[in-house]
Amino acid sequence: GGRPWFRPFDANTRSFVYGLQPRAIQGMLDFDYSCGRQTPSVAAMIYPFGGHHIQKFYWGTRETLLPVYTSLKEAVAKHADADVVVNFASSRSVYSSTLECLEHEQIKAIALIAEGVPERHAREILWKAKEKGVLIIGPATVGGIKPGCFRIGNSGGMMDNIIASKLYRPGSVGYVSKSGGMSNELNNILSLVTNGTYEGIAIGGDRYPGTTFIDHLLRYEADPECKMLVLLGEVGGIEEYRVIEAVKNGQIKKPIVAWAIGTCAKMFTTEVQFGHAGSMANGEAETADAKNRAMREAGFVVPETFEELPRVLKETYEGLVRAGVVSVKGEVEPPVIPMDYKWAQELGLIRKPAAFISTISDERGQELLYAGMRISDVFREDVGLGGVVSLLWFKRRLPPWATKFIEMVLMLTADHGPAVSGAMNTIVATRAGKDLISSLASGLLTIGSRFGGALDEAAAMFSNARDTGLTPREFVDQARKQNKLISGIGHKIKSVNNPDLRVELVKEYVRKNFPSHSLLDYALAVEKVTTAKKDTLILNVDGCIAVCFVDLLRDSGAFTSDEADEYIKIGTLNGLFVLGRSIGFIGHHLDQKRLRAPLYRHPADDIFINMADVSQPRVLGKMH
Ligand code: Q5B
Repeated sequence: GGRPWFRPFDANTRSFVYGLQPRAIQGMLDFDYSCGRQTPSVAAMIYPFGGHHIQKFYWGTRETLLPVYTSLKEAVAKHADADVVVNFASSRSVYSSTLECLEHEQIKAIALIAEGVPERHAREILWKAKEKGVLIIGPATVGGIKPGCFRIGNSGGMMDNIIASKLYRPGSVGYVSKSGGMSNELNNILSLVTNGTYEGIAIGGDRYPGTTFIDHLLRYEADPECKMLVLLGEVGGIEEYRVIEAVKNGQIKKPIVAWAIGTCAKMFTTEVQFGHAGSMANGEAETADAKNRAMREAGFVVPETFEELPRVLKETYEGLVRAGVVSVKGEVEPPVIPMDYKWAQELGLIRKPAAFISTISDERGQELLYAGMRISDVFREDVGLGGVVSLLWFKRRLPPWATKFIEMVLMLTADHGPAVSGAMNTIVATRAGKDLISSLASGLLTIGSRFGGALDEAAAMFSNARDTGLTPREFVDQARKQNKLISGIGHKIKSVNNPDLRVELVKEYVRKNFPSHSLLDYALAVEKVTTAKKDTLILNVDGCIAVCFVDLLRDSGAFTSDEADEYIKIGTLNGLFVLGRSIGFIGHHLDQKRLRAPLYRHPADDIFINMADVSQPRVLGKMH
């Protein structure tokens, strides 16, 4: 409210943007900031899907939040100061959303950006808006711009263009055109040969625009701040003649510079349809030449060619300055709008050290790469799961005997019944109602030095012992002296008399396929010593896999000895058990789910509860 009829947008205008258009909104807010506005011109967004939420934007160098409502009704109720809607709805939904806008008296102007709006819908909107006294700009337009005040969506182009054309502060020239592209050109010309644009509207190229040339020119005529009018018409339609009429009957008195685009149409032997739906001459009067002639005769300032337009604009403007109609004001520098990071990077203006380095995979190109190998080649060459592990863990392709071994390990370690620590934890978590990931994680967290996670330590202990020249007996004695358990030795249930068949399978494969298995042989000699003491002190599945993997790393020829040592040091080998056993844990989770297993509570008689040492709670410190 409170704005005169001829001035729908001013420095306090607030709007709703219909549709999720973060780039356009950021452009509007950057424009606002450059104009020195105190409040953003966008009050909220309206987007019917995805629920009520908030989005973040820049306000100058800082950040600000804008609400997203699911209905205009809600937005209107929350923001009584917003009276413009910039409607980015598609041609399919622009009709219904605009009719909805027209139901709210608070809304005084609507810009329709959509292209391809059916003419029947456009005419209905036009008619209903007229009835309600609502200004419609578009459809099929970028909208318009009121320098220093308000920018509709993307009009005016990028921020460097806005600044170059001085759109951050008002000039004295009001123009109306059809196309947004030509508006940008006019903004540029006006900033060079006059004190700039006062307001510019692109009415859109369709046959039935919501408002036409005359509607806006009459507003500019009535607005005392606008001193000079510009009409950029084009071939097709008769809207220019309504302006001619207004000039002739004295409704428009301010100087008006005009040009109708499309004079080249006569150079074609057939009818020419230019880019806009309405830009085709139906009869002589609709040609650009006829319009230019008629406008010139009615007293418009019409150049001989488009190239002459800047000169006549300059002359007309300077005449107004000389006559004292326009008083030239001093320029104010607009605040610097920080350039968007991405744009600055694209222009090569900035660089920034990356926070992360990654060297194993790349999904940015057309095809996903695993260590440089295209995913399609991974399948074409049938590298298998072992091949994928070797690409992503070791960044290289290993020979088939090695990738087969990796697969064998994953298969062997996939499960060892429900009673082991990890499976138990998974099952208990599942029965407590946890989801797959939580239950799996609960199981994985038990993998450690005693259960399943002894591989790295076993690899280190056995290779150190062998490398330092200890005999198997010396190694066992040394461990005992140091009070250390040998990782990879011992099992809760497996023993010499109840051998672990998994270990037998690994030994058999390695002996048959590996180029060498010296550390396995050493570990088996150690096992001879330990099992002599106690028959459960066998080389267990963790230990056997670990020593064989050391043989693979050291003797496959695919790794340097430093690389082999590093892989052991950084915990690679436990990864094999973790990956393999995840298969089993997921299986246990699904099994319990299928069984609808209820919450588990451990029987109290299976827990020896003894609080003898706390039966007399001690009070620490003084009582008084
Ligand atoms: N003693 C595995 O313990 C176990 C000794 C040892 C020297 C040793 C134990 C151990 C090293 C860690 C290791 C991986 C906790 C195991 C796995 C995957 C699994 C699991 C599954 C699956 C077993 C009895 C006597 C004591 C000890 C001595 C024991 N270990 N001496 N070096 N390594 N090993 N973990 O049976 O004189 O009587 O006091 O920590 O490699 O996790 O299926 O269950 O696939 O899921 O409870 O296979 O060996 O034996 O601790 O009572 O010891 O032997 O000092 O001597 P137990 P303890 P003493 S594979």
